[in-house]
Amino acid sequence: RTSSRCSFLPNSSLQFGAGARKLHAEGNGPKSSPAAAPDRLPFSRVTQEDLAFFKKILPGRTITDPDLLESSNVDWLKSVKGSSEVMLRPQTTEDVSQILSYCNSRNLAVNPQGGNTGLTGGSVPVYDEIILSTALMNKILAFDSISGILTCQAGCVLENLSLYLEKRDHIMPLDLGAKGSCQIGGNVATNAGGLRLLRYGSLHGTVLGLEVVLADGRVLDCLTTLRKDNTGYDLKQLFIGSEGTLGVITAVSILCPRRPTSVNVVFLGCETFEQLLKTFQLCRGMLGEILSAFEFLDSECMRLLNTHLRLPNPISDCPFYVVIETSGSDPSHDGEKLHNFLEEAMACSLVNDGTVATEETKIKALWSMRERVTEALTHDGFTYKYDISLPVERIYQLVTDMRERLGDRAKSVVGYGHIGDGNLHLNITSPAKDPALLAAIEPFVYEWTASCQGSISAEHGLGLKKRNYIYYSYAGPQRHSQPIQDITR
Ligand code: 2HG
Ligand code: ZN
Repeated sequence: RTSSRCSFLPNSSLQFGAGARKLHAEGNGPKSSPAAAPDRLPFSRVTQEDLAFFKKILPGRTITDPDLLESSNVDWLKSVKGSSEVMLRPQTTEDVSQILSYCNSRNLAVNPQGGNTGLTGGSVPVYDEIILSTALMNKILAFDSISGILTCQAGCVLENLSLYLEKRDHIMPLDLGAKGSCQIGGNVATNAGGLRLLRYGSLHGTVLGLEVVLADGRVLDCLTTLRKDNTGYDLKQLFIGSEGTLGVITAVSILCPRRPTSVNVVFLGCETFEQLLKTFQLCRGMLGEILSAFEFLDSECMRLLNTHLRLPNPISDCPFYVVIETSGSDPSHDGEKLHNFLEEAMACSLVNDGTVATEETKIKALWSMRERVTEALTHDGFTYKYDISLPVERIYQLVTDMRERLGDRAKSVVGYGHIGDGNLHLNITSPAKDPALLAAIEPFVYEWTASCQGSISAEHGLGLKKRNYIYYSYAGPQRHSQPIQDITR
């Protein structure tokens, strides 16, 4: 294979899907404004000769059957739909390299696709881009149980990696509600955050190496497994969160923690958001190094879990709920710390009610109260999704302001997310797509976020739906009312 080891980026014109996106109406229509979509760029159309080439290099893995293509043309939320007529299923890096080299020479647009679980419309084609599916690139290449470093192909499903590692006394440093379908390559390409970021940090820290195929087919081999490497620029970082715009990630090496031998999950109820924040503060102080997650949901989320998924509230009704997880290596030490924390939280009247789980089935049941909110929302109606980073003390004010602003124009306005990471998931539903409601939400939500120097996309990426709003978070002159001072003078 042609390998330009971490040396330079391609000078070819990029042909990935994000540059050629447009919405196609489906069902009750696209969820984001058609204004979000650029026109189709002047890419070539796939010809019979192109198909013959693909069939030659990928026999049995060049899919043109419309029934098989249907699910890959539509995103998980069923909100955006493309019209691709061909999906390629490479198995090796060499396959990907050949595909991209050919598409580059023929000026054909390509849409890389992993598990297609994205929430911003970035994983599906908009026009007729060729879908490059990583689903068959699902081999684990190496695991070093001394260092905890796993190397695998990009199409490995996150949950399969977790199961593989658990048998070897390790865990993945990331965990998401979509773990059953999402793939590690897509996780890295979108810089997915998830439920363990508080403890293990973002993929910018845990990913040690990447192999990437650039738009012209050259292979960029940065698949190192070193924890320390100061021999030059850290090029792989550019691809983490690049959403397929710079290349296709084909393999990943990632640092995996030891599997904790003691895990506790606590589900608590708080009367106010201020009390929830104080609980977080207390928790950081008293649980310290064993704290592995601090998540929240509001009473509206609980209502949707009850109504749509028949999940009963494990404690008494409260305005806010918290899921706290501890992970450590000594059950009695962890249990004692947790006990002291809960006593203090109760004594200070920070929490109204709570339940603790140490046994796996109950731990899973408590986690599902947080993990299944997204699923419950899909049953509530047409969902407008916002994934915002804010200073943690401002997080819930946005939900309250939005609720007040929308009144009964919205069916539900819910807030949940990753308190420990300052990441709010604000979701608004209505019985059907509602342009007037959308106009009341946007750009208000983005302006509100910008006024707090927040980010309009914390962990879901820009995809198609948020691409036009990037400047609300861009730390350049457009967001600053005053010119930036030159501090070198
Ligand atoms: C979560 O934290 C996911 O549950 C999905 O990031 C959030 O659906 C959403 O808005
Ligand atoms: Zn999230």
